Amino acid sequence: MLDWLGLPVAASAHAAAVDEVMVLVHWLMLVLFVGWSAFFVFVLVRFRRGRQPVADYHGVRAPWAPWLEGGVLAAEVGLLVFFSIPIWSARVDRLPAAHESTVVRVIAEQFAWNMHYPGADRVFGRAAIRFLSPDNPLGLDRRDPAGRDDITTINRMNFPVGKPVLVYLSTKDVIHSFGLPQMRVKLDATPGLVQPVWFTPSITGEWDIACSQLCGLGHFRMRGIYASQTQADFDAWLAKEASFLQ
Ligand SMILES: [Cu+2]
Repeated sequence: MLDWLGLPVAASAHAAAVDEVMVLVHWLMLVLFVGWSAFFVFVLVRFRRGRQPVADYHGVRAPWAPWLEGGVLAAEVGLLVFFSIPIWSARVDRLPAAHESTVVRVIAEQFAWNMHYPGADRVFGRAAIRFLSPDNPLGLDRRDPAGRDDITTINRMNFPVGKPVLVYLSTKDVIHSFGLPQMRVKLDATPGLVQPVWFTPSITGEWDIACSQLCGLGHFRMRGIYASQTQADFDAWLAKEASFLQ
């Protein structure tokens, strides 16, 4: 329906609601732009030097002016209260249950995305800074029984379509931003914080993960791939990744 906007394909359950707010905000901006432009021209003519040689410090005194200002205010409050806040409360305040979701830890670094899956036992293994090394970028303690089956990938995130994906986002160094445009998901990865973000993919496909925050000289190449797959394809992928652990 919104193809004329040129937005990336909407691939998650909440994408339509986000797009709706985006469209409404742009309509409001269009009305304000046309209104302000007309007002600007009106003022240029009305207060031209030939007609008004002395400055007027009172400005517009027309009886309709406060109504117009009130109307703009009402439109903005309406967008906030009836559209933005409901989306926020549905999508940010409440997280889906972990046992019904695909849970992934996403750890950003200059300039890559590390993904961490809990493996078959669905429990994340222990990680600590002292285990960090070039071939262990997440500092996983492989002696921890819960961590033995954990799967890590670099710049590659897969998940099954139709059920929630719960991402816990963090960063090893500077601020990055985790952007999945087709899922209408974007969240800053902030040093010192682990932040959840979730979405429910509604179609299958493969797209780019974009770092949406200028994070250093290699920012431009901080790209990953993410894929929304059928459950069977996802299980096969996970099994293949797990086979590399042996
Ligand atoms: Cu980055």
